[in-house]
Amino acid sequence: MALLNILCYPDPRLNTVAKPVKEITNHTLTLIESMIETMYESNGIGLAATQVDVHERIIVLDVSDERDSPMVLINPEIIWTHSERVKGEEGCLSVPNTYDGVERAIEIKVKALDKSGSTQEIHAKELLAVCIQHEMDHLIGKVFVDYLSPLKRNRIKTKLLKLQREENH
Ligand code: K1U
Ligand code: ZN
Repeated sequence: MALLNILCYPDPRLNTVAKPVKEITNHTLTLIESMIETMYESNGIGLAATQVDVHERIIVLDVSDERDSPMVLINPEIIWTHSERVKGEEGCLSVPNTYDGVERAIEIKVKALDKSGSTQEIHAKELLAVCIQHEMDHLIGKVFVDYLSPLKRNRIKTKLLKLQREENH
């Protein structure tokens, strides 16, 4: 297992649309283990393969208080969405030290493959529902700041580019 490098906004690779996983190989399983390790090490509650520059439809999540219940969703598809939406504060490991409100469906049902290739159906509410929607957005090249106003987004972009320039000097 290895810690993976997380792409930082506004890296254009974060806008890549991921491809479905055709076959779960040993390479896929190693990537998943490294993604879980990277998510825990970064104190995140989720991570999409896009964020580690792998453009395949894989996400990992753990919203448990104990941080001992990792979930793996391969080729996730939302099959039902509650009509009610709620605005909640979101963060992102690819957008460091930035939090803002995003409106999401309060409840969703998702179909996905697990690590062994079996189909699982998840009825997600509250933080899990928000986190799955956030991670699935990554798989279509969308970052939560894309929901904010152009003014806020540009301020975030400028702040992070300045930070990245400083870190590279
Ligand atoms: O995608 C990511 O970078 C992971 C992201 C997931 C997420 C957090 C909050 C709302 C929706 C999705 C994070 O884990 S950010 C860091 C974090 O642990 C966190 C931030 C705010 C609320 C709860 C957790
Ligand atoms: Zn994110």
